[in-house]
Amino acid sequence: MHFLHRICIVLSVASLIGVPLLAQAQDGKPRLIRFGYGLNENSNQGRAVAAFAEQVEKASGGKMRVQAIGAAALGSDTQMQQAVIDGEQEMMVGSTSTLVGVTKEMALWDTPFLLSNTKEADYLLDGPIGQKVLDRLQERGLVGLVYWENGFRNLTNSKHAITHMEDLGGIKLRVMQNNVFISSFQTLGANAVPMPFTELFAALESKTVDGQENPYNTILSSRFYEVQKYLTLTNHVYSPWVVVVSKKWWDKLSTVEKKVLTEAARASREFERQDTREEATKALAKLKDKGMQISDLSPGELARMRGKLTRIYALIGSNIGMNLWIETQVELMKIRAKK
Ligand code: KDG
Repeated sequence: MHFLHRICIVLSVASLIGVPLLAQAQDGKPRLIRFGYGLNENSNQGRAVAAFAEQVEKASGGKMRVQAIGAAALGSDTQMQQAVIDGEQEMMVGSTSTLVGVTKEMALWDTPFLLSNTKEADYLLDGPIGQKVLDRLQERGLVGLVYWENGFRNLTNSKHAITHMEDLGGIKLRVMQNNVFISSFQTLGANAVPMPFTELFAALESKTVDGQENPYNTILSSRFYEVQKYLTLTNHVYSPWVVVVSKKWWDKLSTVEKKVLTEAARASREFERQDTREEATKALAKLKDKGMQISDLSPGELARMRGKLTRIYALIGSNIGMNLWIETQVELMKIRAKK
């Protein structure tokens, strides 16, 4: 039975026995939920927030209303994260990478070449390892509902084609404000420049930085092809997003309100992953049509990069705790053993 059907049954039974399961905000108006995000409205992130908003409105019978606020109108990921922790904003979706300052275990998802495909990603993120990392958010004032897919990250730049690791030498490469990303790209020879996503397009346009790395969908929806000539297919990190709620606000909700949000988050995760994967294929073709010069890295070059980055794994293991690191490797061996 579809979860929306289940929710409707619960609510109709409750209303019959007069249980106020969906507390409304004062004066009978719907409970308003400000849900901030960083990418454009017409992006895989924006479409997923809209889907979530629709699910919440439907499941709550209009008693809960999500105000989707995109294009970083409420601030960068790190600014929104602090506002959500402080209870000034109810929800957001953003990068796990910039959450490392809140919960160090989030650095697990920054590990270069940790995941080889989306099957592994879904298995790990939606299983006990992913939940263990989400649970650590609670002690810092955030409730992590689900992971969405940002996607496999690829390199772009405005200087020259990158087909060998040495081609990264001297490239001023914007990276997320995160030590693993900074260390990884410095190890590969680039000049890593940490910067909020909100400043990235202007920095690329003014040549303050030469390049950046993001999934195809973001490169397209943020129009980076207008200021980046070269795209190198590295798939060097699988990036999740995480949908978080302010714990200060969450703790005031009724059980049914929490169920509405949790079920809607899970439903939107399925929508988001399907949309992101379908659109990623189209985005790569569109980037080529927009004139980007696309380079594949040979398996040998990728192996050289992976080999160079093994030293980062020790940094990550010490940051997140060796138990979590080892548990993750065991889980990956399990899924890779399944045919
Ligand atoms: O607000 C944008 C973020 O949600 C995410 O897309 C960040 O991948 C990201 C980057 O490169 O900053």
